[in-house]
Amino acid sequence: MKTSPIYIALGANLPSAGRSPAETLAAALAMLGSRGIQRVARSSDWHSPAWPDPAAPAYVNAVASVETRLDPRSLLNLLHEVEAEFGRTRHKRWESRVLDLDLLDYRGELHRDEAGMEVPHPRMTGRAFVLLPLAEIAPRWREPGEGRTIEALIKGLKPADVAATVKLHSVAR
Ligand code: PH2
Ligand code: MG
Ligand code: MG
Repeated sequence: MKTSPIYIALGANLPSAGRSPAETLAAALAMLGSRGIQRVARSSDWHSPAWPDPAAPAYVNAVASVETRLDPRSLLNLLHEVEAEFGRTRHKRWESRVLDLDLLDYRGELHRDEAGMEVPHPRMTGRAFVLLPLAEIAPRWREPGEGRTIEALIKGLKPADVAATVKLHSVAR
């Protein structure tokens, strides 16, 4: 039986070691590759105002589908390790960051653990900066569990958020 993909969201709104946010996302995917996480597809880079504080630097976001034998917790730990390699620090919620790697969806499964992992990512379904790049590489994606389509979720977004989330340039897959 064909297994469903694993989807990761990437985001950055601060430079890291002289790299622009877009360069950081590309370098993070390369580092994940070197750690055995194979990239299957990736979206374009998308630009959007920082949420919830539009006065913070704008974000570059992308979504990738990946293949790995790691379980969700081990994969999430690896994502956090790679964030740390790029200099990510954590002080307060929603703060500007050099790199954010979120585990959006692990094969359509529901996972929770005591250390705070929630998969699918609980806030992904209301975010234009996640849904628009995801729709590029997974136009038939459905929300695990409840099963709303990505099309329905995008229709439910605020039109102003959709309009403010723009494709930067296409990236070779
Ligand atoms: N990530 C956040 C908070 N706000 N805003 C945008 N535009 N893009 C993000 O990836 C983002 C955000 C927390 O992870
Ligand atoms: Mg995030
Ligand atoms: Mg995160």
